[in-house]
Amino acid sequence: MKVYFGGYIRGGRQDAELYRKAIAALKEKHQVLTEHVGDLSLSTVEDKGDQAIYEQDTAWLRECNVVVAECTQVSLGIGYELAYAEAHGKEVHIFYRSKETQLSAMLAGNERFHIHRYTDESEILAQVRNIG
Ligand code: 6IA
Repeated sequence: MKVYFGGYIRGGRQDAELYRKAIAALKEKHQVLTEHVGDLSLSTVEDKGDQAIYEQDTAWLRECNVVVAECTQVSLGIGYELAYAEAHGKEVHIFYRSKETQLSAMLAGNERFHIHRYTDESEILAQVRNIG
C-alpha cells in the first residue's frame, strides 16, 4: 500500500527520530510517500515554499491508500491533513502517547479513525507493523 506518514514539523522536530523509525518499519511492507517527515537532516528552514508543500502534500494525500499520523504533539498541519484524508475516504491511523497528551475530541470522537495509544518506541513500532 501507499502510506502517507504525517508528523509534527513547524512546532519542532523533537520526535523526528521516532518518525524515522516508524517510517522504516512501515517500509518493510509498504511504500511511504512522505519520508522527509522523519529525515533528521532536514530543518524547518529548508522549506521548498509553502505553496509547493501544500500542493505536493495534498496530491500525496489523494494518491495514498492509508494515512498514518503521530499526534502526540499538537499540529494544525496534521489536523488539516486528517480531515482532508477523511474527506477523500482514506483509511486513517492515529498514534499518540496517552501519558503525555489528551487527544482532541475531534480525533478521538471520530469513529472512522483508528486510534492507537502507545507508551514507548517498541510499542508504536509493533503497532505500525500491524497496519495492512
Ligand atoms: O503544522 P505542522 O508544520 O506541524 O504540519 C505538519 C504536517 O504538514 C506534516 O504531516 C507534513 O505532511 C506537512 N508539512 C509541514 N511542513 C512540511 C514540509 N516542510 N515539507 C513537507 N510537508 C510538510 C519542509 C520539509 C521539512 C521536513 C523540514
